[in-house]
Amino acid sequence: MSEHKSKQQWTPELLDFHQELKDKNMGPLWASVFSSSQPKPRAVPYLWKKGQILGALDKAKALLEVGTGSIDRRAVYLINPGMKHLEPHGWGGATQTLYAAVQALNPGEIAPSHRHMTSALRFIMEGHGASGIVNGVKYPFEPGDYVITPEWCWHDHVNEGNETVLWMDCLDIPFTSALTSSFFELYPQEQQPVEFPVDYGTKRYAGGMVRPISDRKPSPAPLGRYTWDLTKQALDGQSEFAPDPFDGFAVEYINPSTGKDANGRVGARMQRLPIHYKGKAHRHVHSTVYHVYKGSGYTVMNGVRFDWEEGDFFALPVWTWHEHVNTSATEEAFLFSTNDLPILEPFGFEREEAYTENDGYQEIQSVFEPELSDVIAID
Ligand code: GTQ
Repeated sequence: MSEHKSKQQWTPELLDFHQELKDKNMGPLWASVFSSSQPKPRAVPYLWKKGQILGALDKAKALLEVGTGSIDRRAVYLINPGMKHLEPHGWGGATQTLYAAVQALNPGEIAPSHRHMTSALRFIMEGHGASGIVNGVKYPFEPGDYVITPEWCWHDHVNEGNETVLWMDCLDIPFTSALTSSFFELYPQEQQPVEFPVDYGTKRYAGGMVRPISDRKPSPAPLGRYTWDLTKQALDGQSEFAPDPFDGFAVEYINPSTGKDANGRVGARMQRLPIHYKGKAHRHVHSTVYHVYKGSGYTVMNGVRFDWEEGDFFALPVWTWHEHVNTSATEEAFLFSTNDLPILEPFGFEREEAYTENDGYQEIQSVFEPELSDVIAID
């Protein structure tokens, strides 16, 4: 794609001048690429297999305990190969704005309480018996649940069960890191007190589309946990209608007191791809991190086929053609995903375009080979 460039020739004299400006902490706008005609993502389409991540977490489990005096969180985060240059301190996310990780909490462990200006959400992958306490409310973690920790809320996690509990964390860390505007604080005790009835928000919103009258006044997170059964019910409710051509049956998690995204900086969705679903391609400015909650299929991103199955993660960068396909003849697929729409839309950045060639389907040019040699084994 073309870039807007000046037609001026750079003589040795001008090049000297540009260097002179740089030496004096100034720059020649006329010699810069003023703007590219369309977004140029630094992140690349990429996929992490469940086994790669769990292998790394197993090693972390063998080496590290969670709790005061050791580590605060046992989480392995996903680095997009295109963002690697920002590591270790610049936060190379799964996309240019989104940090995504898988966290493991063993029976009896407490992940100590802290708060930060980055905004977090969790999607519970597997295991029972853990819960999270967010600003005095304890939310049980059950598979398929979506739980939020908005910025500057105290939060700690505990596993009172007898199996390891795994969940996906997603935060706006690369974004807040680029803004260099972050604060972090440890709670004085390991755990904060539980000050409300367990599962408070979930109980207050048990009715689904009605809200307690006091919530006419908006608050950041009136509903802390969105249970899988209610999400599934909403998706099932769409069954008798035609699926969306790009996303199947899809819902997004919202704050019931505002109607906006449940987490003000990181959007989240759950989509159901029915059996035989073959989505059409489109692209948009927002980037997405997908987690395959259930099922198997593939997503074509910019002509490359990424095969996925339960537990895998994949990253969709800015302005990347993509289409989703469920390849199972017997099972529906459920994709949980997070996105950066909440930080793009308010500033007018979002755009969307449908792929019009070839009846809306990309030509598959190659198949992505996951780096299975990367699976970390415990020595
Ligand atoms: O569980 O509080 O993956 O603060 C990254 C930062 C998890 C957490 C992460 C966090 C947490």
